[in-house]
Amino acid sequence: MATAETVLAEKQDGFLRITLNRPDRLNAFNEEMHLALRGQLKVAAETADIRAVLLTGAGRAFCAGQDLSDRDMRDGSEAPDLGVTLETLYNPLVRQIRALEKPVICAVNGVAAGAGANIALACDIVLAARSARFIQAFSKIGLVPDSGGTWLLPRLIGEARAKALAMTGEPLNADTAADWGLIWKAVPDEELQSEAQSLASRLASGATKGLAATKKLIQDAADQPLDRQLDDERDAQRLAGRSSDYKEGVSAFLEKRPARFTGT
Ligand code: LHQ
Repeated sequence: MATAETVLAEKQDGFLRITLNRPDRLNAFNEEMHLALRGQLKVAAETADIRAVLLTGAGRAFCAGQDLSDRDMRDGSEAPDLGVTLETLYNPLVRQIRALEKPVICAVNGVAAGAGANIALACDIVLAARSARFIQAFSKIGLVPDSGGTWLLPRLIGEARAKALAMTGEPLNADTAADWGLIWKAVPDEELQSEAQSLASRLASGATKGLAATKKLIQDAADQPLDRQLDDERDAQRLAGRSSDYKEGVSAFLEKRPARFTGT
């Protein structure tokens, strides 16, 4: 089955671990991998006892972006309409990650290039192995950063760094990415998977509704003034205050015991 080949998915300890699995192509995206990944994100969205997602790559890379062997025009064939590719494959994927009402952790296990870098950055919390590199490879093949890159980069690291990374295509190492605030943290290679797993497991046992509302509020903040944000926080807090997890969180605090959140 397509899913079993290009994307591996395994339910673990309350979260879904999704592994991009085309290691001989550095997990570059073809259509099949796109659809398989989106299928697994849909499973995560629709399964109540999956309360977080961990996305990573098989082999030595996280993802090298679009599979360029699918785009070979050396035989004189007509240029593909990349707008259609974005509209039908990359944009829905980024929207799906951002809209998923559960935390999405990305464990960048090696190079993340082109759309592969920006899909990683679209996730909620990004950990990277120290040896990983982030490459806005688009300029090297005459393209513009996509998959949300031109929106995410300036917001995360500012216009000066965003433009330089995008225009030069220079690799950024994981430590610098963390220092600049592009990602959450860089960890020793051998600790990446265990650290990402324990974070995913911790978030999966958290107050899922509150985490989902936090994700949405922070994302929405990029597009609106403080006044509107204050109103949205009021509305979200009203809902969070009616959740079972709020009641449990306060009870656990008062009883000096760990909270047992159910995600409801
Ligand atoms: C690959 C790829 C790859 C195929 C490594 N494709 N085989 C969106 C909409 C529509 C179309 C266009 O694009 C987009 C968005 C994009 O993502 S555009 C950007 C596409 N990605 C790139 O330009 C990155 C291309 N790859 C590289 O620059 C290097 O491979 C990096 C820096 C990622 C890794 O370098 P190395 O560690 O030196 O590995 P390598 O280059 O030797 O790659 C290993 C193999 O993987 C090799 O195959 P081979 O058969 O020789 O072992 C590569 O051809 C293959 N590979 N990326 N994107």
